[in-house]
Order: sequence, then C-alpha cells, then structure tokens
Amino acid sequence: MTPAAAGGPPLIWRCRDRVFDLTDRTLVMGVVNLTPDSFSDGGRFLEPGAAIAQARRLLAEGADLLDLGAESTRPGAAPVPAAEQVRRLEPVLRALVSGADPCLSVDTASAEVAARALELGARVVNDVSALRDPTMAGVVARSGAGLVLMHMRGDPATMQQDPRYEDVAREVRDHLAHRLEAATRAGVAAECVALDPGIGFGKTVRHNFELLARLGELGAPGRPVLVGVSRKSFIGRTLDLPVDQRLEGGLAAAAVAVFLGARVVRTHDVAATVRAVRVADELRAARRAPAQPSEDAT
Ligand code: HH2
Repeated sequence: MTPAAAGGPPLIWRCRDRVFDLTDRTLVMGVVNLTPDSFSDGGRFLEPGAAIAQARRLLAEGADLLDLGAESTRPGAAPVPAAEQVRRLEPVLRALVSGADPCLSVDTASAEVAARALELGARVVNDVSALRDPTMAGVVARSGAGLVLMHMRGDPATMQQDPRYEDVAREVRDHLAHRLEAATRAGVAAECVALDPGIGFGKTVRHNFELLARLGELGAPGRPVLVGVSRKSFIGRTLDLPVDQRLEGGLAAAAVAVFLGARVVRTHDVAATVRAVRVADELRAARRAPAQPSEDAT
C-alpha cells in the first residue's frame, strides 16, 4: 500500500529547526504529564525516571513529538507556580534532549516556564490559554518555536460551569483567528502556529461533538488544526466508561477528526493512535483523489 497520496495544498508547521510537512500526514503528539493530579495519568510520571521512561516508550511507539505538562488543566485544577513547573520539567527535558533529541513540546501557559523549557531544548509551546500571559508571544517569537493556540472558555477552575455558546464552531473559529492575529502581531511567524478547538475546555458533551463534526470550519487558512480527545470525559459520558476504558472511543473521535482535517492528534495512547491516524490519512487522501480502477488490488 502506498502512503497517502499528495494532492492537498501544502501545509507545514515550523518548530525551530524542525519543519513538519503535514500536507498528507498527521502528526501524533504523545502526552506525558509530570503531575500528581492529571485526569488520566496523574501521579504515574511525577518522578523523573518514570516520566523519561514513558517518554521513550511513546517515541518508540511512533510519536512524532511529545507534550510534557507540569500543571494539570483538568476542570477545577489548581495553578502550579512557575518554579515548581520548571523543577518538574527540567530533569526530564535534559535527559530527553541529550539522547535522541526528539521534538518536545511544553504544555504551559506561563512564559517563564516556556522560556526555560525552550532554553533546555523544547521546540514547541502548547499554550492552552492562547497567550494570556502578555510576555508569552515574545518568548515564542524570539525562539522560533512552534506554538499551539487553544480555545478555552474561562480558566480550568471555572470553565465547566454552565458553558454556553450561540454557535460554538463560529465562536471558537473567531477566537482562534484573533489569537493567531495577536501572535503574528507580536512577531510569531504564522508558519509556527497550530490551532486547537480545545475539546473539553469549557464545553458540554454536545459542544465537543459539534466542534469535532464541524472541524472543517475551524482553524485558519494554511494553519494546521490540533485536537486532543484522548480519554476525555465526553467519551466517558457517552459510553458510561471510566478513564482507563476510553481507548476505542478516543480512537473513533481521533480518526474522524483526521478525516475532517485535523493534522496533529494529541494522545496518551500513541501506538493505537498511530494506527488509527494512518488509516484516517488514507481515507482523507482517497476522498481528495479517488483511486483509479487499475490501482493496487489488495
Ligand atoms: N488537553 C489537555 C491538556 N492540554 N493541550 C492542547 N493543546 N489540547 C488539548 O486538548 C489538551 C491540552 C488535557 O489532557 P491531559 O494533559 O492529559 O490532562 P491534565 O490537563 O489533567 O494534565
């Protein structure tokens, strides 16, 4: 079987010296949370040795990049001071960068934490607050790092308190467009930015499904859309399953998101997601370019 055929408009994502070509291939971003309280893996990778081992495992499973977080963003989570985030991240970043030098992302809304992570070799800042820290854009711009701008209504402490939208897809798209404009105005190159609708961040179950179903309307021309659905509560509520039994539901949502245009999938379950995403890439390519009758009969 040949890989997904070319045909869509070129799409790149620049993350310092790494330039990902997303034209026909979706990236899988593996998650490692160096936290005691994350909703699905809290406490498992707080100790640096455990986090480094998990990071290496996810890379071996085929992750294109890793997202390291030292502060949970689950609903109601308490903020973690920058110094504590750095203390958790530093040994893990050092160990990973001195090895195979993978593409590492830091999941933080703090410019101070982002700056230190970039100094230590991170190549992406994943900012769920989309530049609420007024010095974040400058830090990212100076480094040339990749930047994920995510939509969130309110903050983790309050975001799930009766979220309401008139038209969730339009409001998320407009918000992301404004944040992209703010980032580029502050000097971040547009080709460094990826946009994320923020599944589960200030949204009801129905809002999350609507955002995924209308993914083609989100984002901005020429910029990749990232989605994170892995193990999230909208899947748990739909299937009435606890967090450790949401793999298949997450894979279904990720595959459909990729078919509808997502180009980066953030996940805790890398091996399974890589398989689902590769098939979804083929389906997306097939929709653009129908196979010729003579092609590969297997
Ligand atoms: N979801 C989580 C955290 N960070 N970043 C982006 N860009 N998109 C997401 O959907 C996203 C994110 C929540 O997942 P997790 O990191 O596993 O949990 P916690 O925030 O509790 O650490």
